[in-house]
Amino acid sequence: MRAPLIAGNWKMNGSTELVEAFGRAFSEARLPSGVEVVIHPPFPYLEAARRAFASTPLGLGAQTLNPLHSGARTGEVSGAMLKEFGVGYALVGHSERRQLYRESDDDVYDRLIAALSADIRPILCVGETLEERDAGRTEEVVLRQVGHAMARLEPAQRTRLVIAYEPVWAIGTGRTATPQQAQDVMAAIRAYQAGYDRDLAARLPLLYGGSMNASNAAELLAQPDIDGGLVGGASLKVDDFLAICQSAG
Ligand code: G2H
Repeated sequence: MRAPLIAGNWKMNGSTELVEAFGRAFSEARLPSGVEVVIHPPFPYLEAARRAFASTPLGLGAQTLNPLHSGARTGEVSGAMLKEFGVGYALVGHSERRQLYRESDDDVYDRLIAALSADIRPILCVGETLEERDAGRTEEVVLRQVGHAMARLEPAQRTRLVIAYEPVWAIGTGRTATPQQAQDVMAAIRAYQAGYDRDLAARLPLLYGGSMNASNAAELLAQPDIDGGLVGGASLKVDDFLAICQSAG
């Protein structure tokens, strides 16, 4: 019922050469049917990626966007601009944005609305820190982040949302949540959504993120409430990323 989605978040990494290597590898690759794959490269590579991925199943995503359509915001990029480059998804609220650039739940919500307004599907990233997990506050923190956005969205907007659960302590650390830890939080998110709309909750795509790699992806993706992955480090290696995509079928 929910098609698997694998999103590669290159963060501030990559090169034109890497874009081309992905284009070549994925033009020949056979992906399991129904699996959707998206790459989120840094902004300067979007046009090269659009060209290199044209004859592949790879879609394009952005790593963030500004809430405004245009204006005096030096260094920023709007949803309308991203849409011109064929961007179909945008990450909002990634923990690196929340922590390093001090994006609050309100900032995240504004970006989410900006994505929806530009007809880009937002991937809302949520997750707890190690301190919060150790204090037994995982669900409280994650559901606050989800709820802050959900409460103000129109029903039609909720159908466009994707949620990525990324425990902050698992990001780029090589420490992955166990499949059961990830499943428990995913189930809590889905149950929370069911409070708004049961059908929608059943259709809501939930991704796991945090040191997902070619070795642990299959077990994570086999969990009943995990519909895909948001992959950082392992999305920079063509073979590893391809193996993750293949294990999503
Ligand atoms: C989490 C993830 C992708 P990594 O940030 O967003 O990164 O897989 O390197 O932990």
